[in-house]
Amino acid sequence: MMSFLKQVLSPKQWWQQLKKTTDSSAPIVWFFILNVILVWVKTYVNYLMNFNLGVVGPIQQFLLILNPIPTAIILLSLALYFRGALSYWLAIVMNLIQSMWLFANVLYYREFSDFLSIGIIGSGSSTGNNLGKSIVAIIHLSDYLIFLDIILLVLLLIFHQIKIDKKGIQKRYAVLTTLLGVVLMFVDYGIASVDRSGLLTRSFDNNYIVKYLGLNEYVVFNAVQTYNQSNSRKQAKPADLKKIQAFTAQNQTPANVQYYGTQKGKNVFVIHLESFQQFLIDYKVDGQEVTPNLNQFYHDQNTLSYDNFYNQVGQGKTSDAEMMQENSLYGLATGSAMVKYGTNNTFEAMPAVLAQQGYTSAAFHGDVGTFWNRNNTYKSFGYNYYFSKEFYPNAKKSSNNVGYGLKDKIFLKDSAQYIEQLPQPFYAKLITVTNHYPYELDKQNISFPATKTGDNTVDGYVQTAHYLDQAFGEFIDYMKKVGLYDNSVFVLYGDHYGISENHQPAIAQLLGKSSVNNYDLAQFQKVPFMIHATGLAGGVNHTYGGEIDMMPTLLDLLGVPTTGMTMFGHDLLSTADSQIVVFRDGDWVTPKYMKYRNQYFNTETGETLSLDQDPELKAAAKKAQDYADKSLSYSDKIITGDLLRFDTSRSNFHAVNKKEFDYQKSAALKILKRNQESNPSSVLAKNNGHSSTDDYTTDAPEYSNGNAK
Ligand code: GP9
Ligand code: MN
Repeated sequence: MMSFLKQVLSPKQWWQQLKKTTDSSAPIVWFFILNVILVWVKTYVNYLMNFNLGVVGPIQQFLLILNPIPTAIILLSLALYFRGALSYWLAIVMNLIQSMWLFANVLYYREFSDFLSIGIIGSGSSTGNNLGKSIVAIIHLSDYLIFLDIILLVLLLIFHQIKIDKKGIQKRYAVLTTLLGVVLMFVDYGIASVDRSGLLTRSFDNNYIVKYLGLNEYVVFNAVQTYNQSNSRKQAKPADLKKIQAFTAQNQTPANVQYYGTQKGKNVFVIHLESFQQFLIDYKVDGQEVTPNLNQFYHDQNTLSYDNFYNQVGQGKTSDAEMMQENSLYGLATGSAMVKYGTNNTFEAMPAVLAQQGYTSAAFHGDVGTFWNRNNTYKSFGYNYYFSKEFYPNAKKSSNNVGYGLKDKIFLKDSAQYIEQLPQPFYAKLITVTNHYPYELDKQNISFPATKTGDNTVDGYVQTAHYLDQAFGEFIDYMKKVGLYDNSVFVLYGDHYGISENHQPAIAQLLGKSSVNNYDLAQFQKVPFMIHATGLAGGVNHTYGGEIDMMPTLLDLLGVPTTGMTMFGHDLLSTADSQIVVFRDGDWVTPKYMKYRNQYFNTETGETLSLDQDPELKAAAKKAQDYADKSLSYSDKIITGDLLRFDTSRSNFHAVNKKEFDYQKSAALKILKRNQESNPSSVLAKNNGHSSTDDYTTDAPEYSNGNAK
């Protein structure tokens, strides 16, 4: 073994053996190493040239260089277990397999900014990606270079320019080589987990898996996921759905006649306030309001504002919030439901439900389309349009971005050009992103004092929240100027906490307390929920609720019938609502009691309670816990079993046809243009084709210093 290692490590030996490989005799080891290098180099070069992996910092750079090697070693080492010509051909086949996978992904990525998945290969047409149709148009001559080395090696073998080494190597060296690949894979994974915790369990984005672990590891990851999903899907039966629908129907509450249908036919804006907590409302730093525009909106007489509204997300964070808001289904106990099930599942989501009422739907976000698998999930939800980063030319300049994407002021302003083209009525969801951990902002955009808790990741929070508030203020001004303010419903919500429970001393300081307990931490999970519409009877409402309740509340306001729909939330305006708020881990809050981190509290006073000494609490806790457990497990069953595909009971609902949607920029813009011509109800059409985007005023410095246009 030592002499083998010495040989491998000596450059002189290397050169001599490599020469042998190309001219006369070629011990299989050298042929193997040559192939590993070839696969490594071409994968890395293609990572750089053809994928947009968002590599930042030396650790990620290092992993990107390292990650093609382990699978190259493992797969090519198969050749070492054989002797003679077979081992050479096997090495070539292994090189070819990896090259074909690379080649296919280069092409797919060029068109869809995502990697091929088993689901897409298996059901390409159902996701509407029309694989194959456009391949000829997107192929570059240089893509074939991926196979150049293989062609050369094959020729050299056929014409006996490489002499076959008949001896082969001992089996144990072959095993050691395979093991070396496995060890390297774990080293890579270890470093990756330090840089990005929850990489595999939370599964944010396929780009992340490839960036950290590699293109081949991604196949394994994807295959395991697909296998688990198809298993639970296979076992599901229509009767499972019936049972769950009996539960949701029994818990459905009658709508409030005072509100039902009062907003019928209006446009709907859902504004997703990233990481925005309720405590920020009316919060002051050095006597200055952090969010004056949102505060004014909150207290407006036409705004229904909830002050006992909780986020209910799990690991899927933003994507869980979206799942609840669009479907009234919970996220999963681990990972993101949108990532795992968004592509293939059947949903009865807001965009699809509103499409039946004549609405056009569009989602807007300044991050790449693949994050949280939105590019696929939104098709399943029924979104006509998804304006992601590529639709925002200003996002090309890195200084116009912060953290996950385009800065909110630029994002909202640049969304106006698409909003004005949407046929009315429309359902538009705008997902902001600047107020995201670690709450950093460039100097020119900071116009608010940081808090002084001494916790670096906490102190910038009010600054990015202030920035988001300003961006919102500018957006609302524009709405007023173009007349959308009066014929639209504005739904605002915070998706989840911004300051995690790891920052308790800082949280205590922000709340003006000496320390915080579990009761305070539970209250800290509150996020804003506001519904504004001109003429709406508003006010601060103390009903207890959470993100799961947004959809039924909004549908009742819009007067959309919900009977038979499988929703786990309630209309918060209903007077019969039982007001049990369920957290993803099974804890819960009711107006009277709450359970948080295995402790019970009086919700109003914060007093700690003991189950054994309080029979009334005991009975209430049993009821709440039973409801929480059932809701979560039933919701999980709907998602993991894809049960809504069995929902044939609702004759007024047509299942989404994912093929109808195309989110590629050029195609989407064409469809947008065509649609607003066939239905000239957009702001632009009503304005005789004169764009209103000049009415959008912003103080974003990027426009005055020339970084944004
Ligand atoms: C990224 C953004 C952030 O696109 O939505 O997601 P989060 O980290 O908040 O879940
Ligand atoms: Mn979020």
